[in-house]
Amino acid sequence: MSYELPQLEYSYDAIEPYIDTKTMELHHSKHHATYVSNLNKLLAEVGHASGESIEKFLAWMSELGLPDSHLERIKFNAGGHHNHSLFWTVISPSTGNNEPNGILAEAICKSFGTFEDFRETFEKAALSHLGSGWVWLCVDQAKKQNPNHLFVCSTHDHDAPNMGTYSQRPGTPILLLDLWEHAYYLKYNNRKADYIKNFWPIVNWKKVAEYHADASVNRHD
Ligand code: MN3
Repeated sequence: MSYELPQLEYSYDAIEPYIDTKTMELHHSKHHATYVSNLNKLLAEVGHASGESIEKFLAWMSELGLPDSHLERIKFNAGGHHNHSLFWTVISPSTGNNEPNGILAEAICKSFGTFEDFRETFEKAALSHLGSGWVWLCVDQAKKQNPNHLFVCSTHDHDAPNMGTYSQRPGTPILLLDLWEHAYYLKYNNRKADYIKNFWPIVNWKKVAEYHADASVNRHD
């Protein structure tokens, strides 16, 4: 069984003007699609065909005994597929006033101070990240006794906080932003700060709250 490019729940032009139509189209139908086909090809070459979810694959990748000849490329393309699949679900067409509420809002305030403080922390991590990568909001897996603890981090290339022993700081991601130039360059050119600021109107907080609830329920694993 091979991995598939997920369909988006909105059209390529639905995220305008924050992310332009052309960028959405190229990003999903070309960039993401290439990670999926590369991953399937590499896994076929090493004879791995168990067909688990991409989350499970990432979590157990380091235990699979993948050959050195393929490991880095599999890690890169598996991360690329996983991160983009998650990213498409945490954005949605803008609905105006856009902030988290309920348990998630409480958890954000407990971990960062205020929602504004969280936004500042996230933007700072995104802006100070050098080169290609991702910025994340995660539930801290090192502090399972405190399910309200959230942290912000950035990763290089397509590394993810839920890559098992490959993670520098393990966490369950609930929100992420693509920091690769392919994610914003057509519209924003070198204005990365504007791209990051324009993330807030399109965050799908309802979905983020679901991910947060799932990560918290699993805290007694
Ligand atoms: Mn991308």
